[in-house]
Amino acid sequence: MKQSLTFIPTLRENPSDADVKSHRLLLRAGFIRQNASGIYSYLPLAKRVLTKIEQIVREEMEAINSVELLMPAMQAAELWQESGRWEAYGPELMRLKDRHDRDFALGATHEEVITTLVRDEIKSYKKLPLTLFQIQTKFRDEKRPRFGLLRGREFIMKDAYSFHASRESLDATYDDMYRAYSNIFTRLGLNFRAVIADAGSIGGKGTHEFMVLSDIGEDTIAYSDTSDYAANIEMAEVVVEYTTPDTPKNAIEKVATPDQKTIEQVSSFLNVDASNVIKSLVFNIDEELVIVLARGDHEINDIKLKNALGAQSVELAEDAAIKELLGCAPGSIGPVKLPLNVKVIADNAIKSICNGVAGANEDGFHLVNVNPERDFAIASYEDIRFIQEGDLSPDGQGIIKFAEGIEVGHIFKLGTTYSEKMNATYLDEQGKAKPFIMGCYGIGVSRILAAVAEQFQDDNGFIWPNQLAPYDVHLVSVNTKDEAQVQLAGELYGLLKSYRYDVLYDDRTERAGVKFADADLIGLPVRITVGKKASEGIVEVKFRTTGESAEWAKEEVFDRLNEYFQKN
Ligand code: 9G3
Repeated sequence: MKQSLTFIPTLRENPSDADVKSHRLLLRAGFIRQNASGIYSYLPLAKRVLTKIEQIVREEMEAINSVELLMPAMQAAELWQESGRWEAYGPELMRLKDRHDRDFALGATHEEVITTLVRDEIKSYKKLPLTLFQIQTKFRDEKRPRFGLLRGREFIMKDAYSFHASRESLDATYDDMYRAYSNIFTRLGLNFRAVIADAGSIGGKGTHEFMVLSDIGEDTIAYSDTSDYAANIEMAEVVVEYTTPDTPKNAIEKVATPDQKTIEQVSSFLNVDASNVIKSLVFNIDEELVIVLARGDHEINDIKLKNALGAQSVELAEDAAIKELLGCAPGSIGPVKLPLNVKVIADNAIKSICNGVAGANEDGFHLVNVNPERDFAIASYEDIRFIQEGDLSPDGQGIIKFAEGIEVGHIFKLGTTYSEKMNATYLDEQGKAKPFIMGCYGIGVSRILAAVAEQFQDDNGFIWPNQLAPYDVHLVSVNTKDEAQVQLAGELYGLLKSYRYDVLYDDRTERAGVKFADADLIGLPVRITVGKKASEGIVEVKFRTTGESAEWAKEEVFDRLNEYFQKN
């Protein structure tokens, strides 16, 4: 493609409103433009990269017999009412009305649509398993869109859905997807980890997220420094064994701790290590106020709390509710002498407390020499704290380290959550109606574009991996007034295209410096410059990945180019 004819609006300066390097560069190199907050146009170069990403996804989906279809983005509200999600989702679900004033949602995901489609068409177990996927625009009205394509309100997702007559069949497809995802992210050249994850709002058991390691990632991954254990920190379990010290238990005392509210204040005021302070929080768990305890040096993980108790909703109680229940402010809560039938749930680490400190349920006072079991009852010990760096890895190998990650994929064993709600059944061998057992599997395609942009760049611009680059070769003619240069560049352009290389030919009448700066920004794998030595049939070649350059005679361009693309 001749650059004088295409549309690549590069910028001389870094745009001010981009706060991560991939967003900055995608704007500067003329790949994307914002249309509204969280809504973007993919300009020609970005569109070409998207197409290559999608092609890799398609190949790996088809390799595991997942068949592509395309579902509507406009979804009748009735579908979401059937699944109960029309009410469950708030402003994040984009809603609209048609000309007849009927309610619709813009598709945030497609469980409802696909389940209805399969319910109406698949009647017999003989047709199972069936795995369908699409690559389509999704709409989610994020409260805080940010980081360009990384968190948008309109984005491209590959979403797949599988239907099974047995759990084993779902497990087999889930494993196929797990491997297919690993192949996809490996082929994309991304530095990723598959991590154990929480199923979140979608429900179901067993899910993995695929995270690209990046310091701007919004998710924290807990991984072992010696094994392949990795989990979203929301899920990472703590396997540290806690025992109660056998030191003598002193008598409990109430001490004045004026204005000492936080764990740090109390532990320094009473000269007690935070690990011997009992942190007490009041949670509203399925409409019941529960006291939840953790050691002062740990944090409560509300996702683990919710999963451990099998609760529907878990949230911190309001100060007013705490005041009404205990007669004190949040900084003075403690587990001793609670009103009758207020339940106490404790993290396992509370077992290690001996003669500890706790709030007195009276502002301005704390209790010392508090001992679990002796001074207060515990309904149950649970693993409900966030894992910390240095903790033992749950698989018993190595210790835990943290890394930030960008979630680019998420696979779920849904079970019959949707098929039961939507009465989607098939007839089994005995002719009995059974709900489909389902799985669903997502990949953030436009988010991958940003994750690749984040991982493959240097100070001068992008360094696209060969398999994703918008074009293979950047052909640059330095001086469009020099007959020999124009002649040779034109000849090479025709030759390279005949060799079926994707060529971006910078035939613009711009100064050489502008052309080279743009070439560095755009970051194609090989740049062939036709300059001073054109009259000798010599061109300069520069490789974007290594920065190496060489001089080739025009006769050897084809072989040397083949050699490069075969080797890399
Ligand atoms: C909504 C809105 C946001 C959502 C959802 C629904 C996330 C929603 C979870 C999933 C689960 C899987 C198929 C592909 C892989 C992910 N955010 N989820 O269901 F209405 Cl506004 O999307 N779906």
